[in-house]
Amino acid sequence: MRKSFILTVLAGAALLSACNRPVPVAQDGTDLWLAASRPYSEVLASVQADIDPALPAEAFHIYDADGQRHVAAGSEAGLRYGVYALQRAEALGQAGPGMDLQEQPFYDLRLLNHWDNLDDTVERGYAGESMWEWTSPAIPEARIRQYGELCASVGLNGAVLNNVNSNPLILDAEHIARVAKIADILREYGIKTYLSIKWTSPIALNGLKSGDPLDPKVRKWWKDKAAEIYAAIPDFGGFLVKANSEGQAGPQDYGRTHADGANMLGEAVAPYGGIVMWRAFVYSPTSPDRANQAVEEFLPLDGKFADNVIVQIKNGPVDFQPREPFSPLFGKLKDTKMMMEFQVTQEYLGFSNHLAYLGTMWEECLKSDTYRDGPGTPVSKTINAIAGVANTGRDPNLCGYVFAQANWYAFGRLAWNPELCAEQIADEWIRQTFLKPEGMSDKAFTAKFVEPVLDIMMNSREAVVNYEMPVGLHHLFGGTHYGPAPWDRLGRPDWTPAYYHKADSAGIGFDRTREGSDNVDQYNEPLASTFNDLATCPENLILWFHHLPWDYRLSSGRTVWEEICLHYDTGIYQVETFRRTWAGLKPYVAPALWEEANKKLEIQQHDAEWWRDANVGYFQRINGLPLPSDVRPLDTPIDSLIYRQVQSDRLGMPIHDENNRPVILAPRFRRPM
Ligand code: GCV
Repeated sequence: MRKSFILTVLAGAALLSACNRPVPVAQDGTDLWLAASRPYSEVLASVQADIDPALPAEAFHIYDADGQRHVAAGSEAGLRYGVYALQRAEALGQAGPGMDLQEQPFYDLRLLNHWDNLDDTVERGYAGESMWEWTSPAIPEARIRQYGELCASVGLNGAVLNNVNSNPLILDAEHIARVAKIADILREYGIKTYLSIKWTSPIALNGLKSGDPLDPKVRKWWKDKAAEIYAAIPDFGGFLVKANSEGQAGPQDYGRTHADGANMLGEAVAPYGGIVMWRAFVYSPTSPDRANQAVEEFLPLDGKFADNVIVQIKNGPVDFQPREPFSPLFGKLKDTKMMMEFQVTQEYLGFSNHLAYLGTMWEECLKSDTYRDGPGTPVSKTINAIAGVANTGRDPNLCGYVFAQANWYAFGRLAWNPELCAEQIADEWIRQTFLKPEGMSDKAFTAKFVEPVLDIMMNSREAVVNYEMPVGLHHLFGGTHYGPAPWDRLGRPDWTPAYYHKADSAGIGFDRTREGSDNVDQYNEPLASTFNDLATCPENLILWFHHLPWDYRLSSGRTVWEEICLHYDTGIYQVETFRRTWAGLKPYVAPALWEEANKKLEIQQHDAEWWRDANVGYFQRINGLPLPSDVRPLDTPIDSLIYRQVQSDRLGMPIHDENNRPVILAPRFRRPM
């Protein structure tokens, strides 16, 4: 009797706990961060929506009055942003009675730049082929609508459809007609369409003899082309230009300046209200320091650009590295409109294989003080507009990895308000993307799922810095920009890691002090002296600005060599921790999403080990020093890694074997170290 009573109680308890066990909601990541929201049309139908001309055009005000929820806005665009803000607030549980939220965007121009080619490949794209499907007869309307909605939901209002390494054919009649169809769809979501142009288009398309921006025939060609585009797309946004950079032609080929070129295009689109975004990503192979060149070329042109020209500048002075200081141009140009260029696609942070939340990186940059107008002049306030190189493609989830979607979301949110903090944005994203399991309270979901995921995301970028290139090291990549190649020193010097790390038996690092390339003096004081002085230079940038002996002691008391080894080891440890955390989250996540991240985190760990083995092993060959006793031994001897690269597929994605380890190819020929 007693025994059967105990059994009954135990069975009851088991049943109860089974009932209380959270049941993950099936989802596959194709709804991105709109997964947890009511449809836009439903939210719109539930409010009293009014245009209030007293409000700025893109501003909105959500409030409750007369027993009704209102959304007032300065224009249709503002109304759309207001309804999306309400949709987000609902999903986040912040839309209770008495809600009162007024916002307007910080920048007027908030764009994505797509590096999509007309053959449907995507430069540095890791989510499949071009989402615009240039080579198909039909326009992929459903995908474009989904994209439009996602962009509008975070306040983005412009898209440059094609690669800055542009194909002149984008401006032929056939492509203009196709772009017009895409623009017609995007317009419904408040997104203006822009195009990247090739400087030599008049030559390629119509056989002009020159591309000289002061040549009347060239000027007329661009004016006529602008008229043709605006006839098809009346609200066309304008042009994005990569000129005199990485083999692309430009006005300098005709003895003219960037300002001459940009202003000529500016004049062509000005009658229609168009703009020109002129990139400052320029560097020649002969200069002693690539990091100096944008300031050298653009500072003398300050104040010479037309009103509708804006100079688009990458966040760092080299090229989207896992950590760079901000580009000194942001603190130097005073009479030129500037636009930030962030890279949402993870060209240097593990493609769509690594979990690397970039909100923290962008926050670091936007909040950096340039001292341009005295203390308290952060980058966010010296720029007038913002662009991000998109990470979208034809993959069903649009980004190639659920965690890569977070970077698109974060970019949009920071473009709307650069004063938001990365942690809040990540928290919002998690709650909107991952559906709360049935039978789980908000409180339990926050504690058991949201907080651990937030912890992974907030540490993820620093983990990449640690296992790829810590303490200010940079550009240690092989040609694919995925894996390590510190040994590479053949070819154009500023495309090789050896140019950047300058490691020899005595030390490592790029001397950008006053004794070296004097890059430090491109920053305003007190930053210039802070970076120049070893005692004050931030240690996470120390080898960016200083060449140091291997045995130089950092603030930890460890030598440079010991710190390098420790950081690589820590990076791996961090990814191991992410994996453990994610393993414990299985009960709360839809199997498809859990499996995806589980596999990718394993890849990330193996890649991190490869990075550590290649770099530490290579530097050890150079300095002959033993590993510090408190780091783990290397897994793979350097002899099996040196001169080798990962195998890539047709679209440039690295190949991993059945154990999720990178497939490293044997060298085709032997090269000198
Ligand atoms: C679009 C880096 C990338 C190139 C890119 C270039 C740019 O060099 O590796 O793929 O080209 O930047 O931003 O123009």
